[in-house]
Amino acid sequence: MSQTALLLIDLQPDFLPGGALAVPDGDAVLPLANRLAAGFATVVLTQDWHPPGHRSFASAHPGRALFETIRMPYGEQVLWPDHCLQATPGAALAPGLHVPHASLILRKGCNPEVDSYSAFTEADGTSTGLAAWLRARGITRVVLAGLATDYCVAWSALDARRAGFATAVAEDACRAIDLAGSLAAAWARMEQAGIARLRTADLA
Ligand code: VGL
Ligand code: ZN
Repeated sequence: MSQTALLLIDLQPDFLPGGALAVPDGDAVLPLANRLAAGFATVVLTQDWHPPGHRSFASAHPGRALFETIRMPYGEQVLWPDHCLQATPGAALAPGLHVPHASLILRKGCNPEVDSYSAFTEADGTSTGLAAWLRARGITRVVLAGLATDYCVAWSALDARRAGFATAVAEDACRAIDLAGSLAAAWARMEQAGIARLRTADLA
């Protein structure tokens, strides 16, 4: 699997039970992520990493409700609780994540005006450089796992596919937020895009 990289998405305390934007059962993916990572030479970790007052926060839009969708210059934006504030404990890598050989930690969502569910492309189209980083290492295929299936995992997987990587999602090593059918919609888009839906047992 030397031409395949594992992308572990947003395994951070704020997305785990008790966190600011807790994904139900999110901690269940940590042992699977650790086990999967042991089988890959190239592992990328991502961190959602927002400055205070980030435009994806409902708190930055007085009068708007949590989880409401609004129109931003770059498209639709769900308004989230404040989460993953840069250099806070909730934004750290999850203490239960053990991937010492991960060679890239990519922080995203740093632009105060623009969200970035995807590890490849910010919501306004700005590249993070991840596709080039992977290509420079001879990577042709990526496997994704982490949080949340229907937001950061799905958007990253769709962009990986768009960038030309063979792409698979290890579904049992992901958990979803599932707002108003977002999980089913995300899988429909991923399957339409030719993204494989695997289980960790198929890989590790
Ligand atoms: C995420 C919502 C807001 C995610 C990040 O990691 O899926 N979701 N920021
Ligand atoms: Zn975020």
